Amino acid sequence: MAEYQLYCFAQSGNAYRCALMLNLIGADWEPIWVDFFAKGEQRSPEYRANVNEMGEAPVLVHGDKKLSQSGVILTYLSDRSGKFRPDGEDERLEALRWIIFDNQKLNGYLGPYRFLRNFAKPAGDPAAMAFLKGRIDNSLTILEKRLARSPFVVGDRPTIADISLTGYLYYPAEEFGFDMPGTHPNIAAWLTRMKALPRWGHPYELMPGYPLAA
Ligand SMILES: N[C@@H](CCC(=O)N[C@@H](CS)C(=O)NCC(=O)O)C(=O)O
Repeated sequence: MAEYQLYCFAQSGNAYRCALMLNLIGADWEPIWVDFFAKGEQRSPEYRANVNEMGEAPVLVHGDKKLSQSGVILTYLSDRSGKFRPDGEDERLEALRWIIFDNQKLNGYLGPYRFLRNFAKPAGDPAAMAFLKGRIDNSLTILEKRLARSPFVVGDRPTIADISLTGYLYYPAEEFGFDMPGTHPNIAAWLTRMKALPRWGHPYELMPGYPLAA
């Protein structure tokens, strides 16, 4: 058995953050597939009782520890490995600030938007989609401006804040119906820098369940 297990599925940008981190730090890890689409496994009583009371993926298992919330998992892995770890109190708080912004306002809206557009039946109500799109555009503008100041979110080197923020940004533009890197040059250059890191992998390669069974 690998040292780390990650409950995840290929379409989850929330889980991708953790899969990417595990790969980038060269951890010995294996995915445990969560059947989100056909079974809604993450909401089952068994999953809530044995894996995560919050009914969500990702969950990281490491020995006796079972951690959920990607921001917590990223923090744990960076503390343990010393990699992508923000340095000192100011950087730590700054990274946390961007991780919370990301979870709530960038990938926190991109995930539901993509789900309602691609996977939900019926698809999302147009008014709800327009609301989410407005929030996404606003958050992308904030990130775009930030990345004009420094090559990575917290400074000159990548940290867990960058890994968190890439959550949904490598999925194909067709899944969103808009091209985020195409319209945000600083974000595009940053995504290229992140992609150049050793052991970087695409979400559809790192996690099981793609393509979805018909
Ligand atoms: N803030 C959480 C979000 C986790 C999350 O929402 N995961 C989705 C999958 S992408 C999920 O499991 N949702 C459960 C559901 O909606 O039933 C994190 O970053 O880990």
